[in-house]
Amino acid sequence: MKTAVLYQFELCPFCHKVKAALEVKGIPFRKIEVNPMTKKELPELEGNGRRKVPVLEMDGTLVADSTEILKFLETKDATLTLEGSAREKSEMIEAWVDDDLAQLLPAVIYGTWRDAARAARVVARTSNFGFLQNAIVRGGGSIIMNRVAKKILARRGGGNPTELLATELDKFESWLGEQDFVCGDTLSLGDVAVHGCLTCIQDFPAFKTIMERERVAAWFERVRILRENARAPVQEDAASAAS
Ligand SMILES: N[C@@H](CCC(=O)N[C@@H](CS)C(=O)NCC(=O)O)C(=O)O
Repeated sequence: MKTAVLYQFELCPFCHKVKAALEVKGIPFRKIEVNPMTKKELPELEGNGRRKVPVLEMDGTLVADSTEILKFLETKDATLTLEGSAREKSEMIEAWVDDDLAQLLPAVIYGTWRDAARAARVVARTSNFGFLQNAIVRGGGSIIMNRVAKKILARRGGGNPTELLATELDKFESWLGEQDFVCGDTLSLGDVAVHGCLTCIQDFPAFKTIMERERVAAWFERVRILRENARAPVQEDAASAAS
């Protein structure tokens, strides 16, 4: 199988959702970190008006939007394809990830200045940018990220991001119940979407709080092992490949 290319931001929950799907499907991929200020690495693509990540390039096709990418991947590899009510539940959970969970995470991880600075450091550390761009992303990134987080929160009617996240996670726990995965015994795209999204904040204190929920922590580990076992050998980043 040819190596896919994922254009991403390191701290974008939608990009992590795509990475989780690529891993459980065993599709080899390399990442290209997009500079959030210039987005010059991002290929031109019809219908991606605001030029957002993730964008996936695979077998000569460019696809934008995490949900569209997951649909596209289903045509390449049927792993995770469910039918009937299980499929409906999985799709409902994926939509919840897109509309609620992924929207809330920036407010949680960029909400305080300290977290915003930590986030900017993570992005700069994992980037393929040159020295100057790296410094700009580190310095300007935390200001922008903090502003973005406040905007998202205001759009959702305000409130305490940590408490809002707890309410969302209560929903996830009720969908999971006592099952191994959200749709029962089998891993679904719903699990993959949530797992990817949460992986995005692994380096932040909020992740520790989430993992205090025992059933969520056990589920997270179960999915992590499946991802690890199925993952195609690690591909070089574009940056290291070029150097
Ligand atoms: N619905 C899209 C959302 C993608 C999205 O909002 N990406 C953000 C990063 S997390 C982005 O690229 N923002 C840049 C911008 O809006 O200029 C998806 O599921 O992929």
